Amino acid sequence: EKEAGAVPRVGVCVFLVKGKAVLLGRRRSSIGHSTFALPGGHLEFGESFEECGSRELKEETGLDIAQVELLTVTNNLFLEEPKPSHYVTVFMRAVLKDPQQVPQNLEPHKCDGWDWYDWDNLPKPLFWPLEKMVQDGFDPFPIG
Ligand code: 8DG
Ligand code: MG
Ligand code: MG
Repeated sequence: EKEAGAVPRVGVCVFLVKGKAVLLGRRRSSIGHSTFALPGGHLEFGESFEECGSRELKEETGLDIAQVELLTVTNNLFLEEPKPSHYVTVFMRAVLKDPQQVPQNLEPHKCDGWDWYDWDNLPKPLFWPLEKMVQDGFDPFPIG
């Protein structure tokens, strides 16, 4: 069912990689509530994907990231939600600028907290756009 006036939006999220681990947090937002997701948010007018990824990481975790690069894009329909939405989600990869820096939970109304999870031992349940990528065999790590 189409919502009158609804439009697709652009989400940008980041596989922040550290060794074989990625940074995830359990969502408190209505879409994907209680599921583990990547840090990220909405692309703002005039932003590059890299700028958006860096800004969202800073806002949500306090972390400064480097080597921000585009990995892939997926099309995600959330039609079962109270407010049906459609996201074109851009997935970036990055590393910590300072490997010693520790994530902070700067938006506790949106996330239960950030932690590093081994790619081979991911928490459950994952936010379904991420779960779908994992099931499809997607690998966010650089080769070699
Ligand atoms: P903002 O006000 O900070 O811009 O937004 P936000 O509250 O941080 O937005 P978000 O929900 O965290 O991210 C925007 C959308 O991106 C989200 O509603 C759906 C889409 N999205 C995915 N997968 C993921 C993911 O793994 N993490 C995040 N954060 N968003 C994702 O499709
Ligand atoms: Mg955000
Ligand atoms: Mg967010």
